[in-house]
Amino acid sequence: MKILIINGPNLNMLGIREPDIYGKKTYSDLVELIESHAKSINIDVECFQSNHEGYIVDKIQQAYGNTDGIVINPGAYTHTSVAILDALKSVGIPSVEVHISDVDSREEFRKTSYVSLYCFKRITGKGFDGYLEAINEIATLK
Ligand code: CA2
Repeated sequence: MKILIINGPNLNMLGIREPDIYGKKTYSDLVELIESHAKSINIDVECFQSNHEGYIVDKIQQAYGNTDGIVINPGAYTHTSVAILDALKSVGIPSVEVHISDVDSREEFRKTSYVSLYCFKRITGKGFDGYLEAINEIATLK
């Protein structure tokens, strides 16, 4: 089974500022954690991060036919991007939405999520562990 992990804008800056919201660990720490968990349950993962909406759309389209699941934290594009929602719909790959912070208890604008209209599950406020839970959810679809 192959799972694609997509992280959107500014997630490459994790650990640099706002540790009270996003923790002290870096994006590299996140990738290491995900890869080690995936290995332990015998799943192939690819981690992808981009600050650009179109590159995220391209990556989702490229997953068509070769990927069993997508774990996506679209960052700020969560709250704005119909293009990412449509890309997920176009490939039809089972997907889980993840947010490190508890988006629903923050600013009003963070409560809107376009990708949630497609994803079969939404995990928020569990820090990096949310990604592992999302991988496990997809693994149960085998
Ligand atoms: O909680 C999440 O995972 C978010 O998707 C993170 C996004 C934010 O725009 C979403 O509303 C919720 C932000 C990504 C990281 O932004 C940083 C900001 C300051 C320092 C480091 C990272």
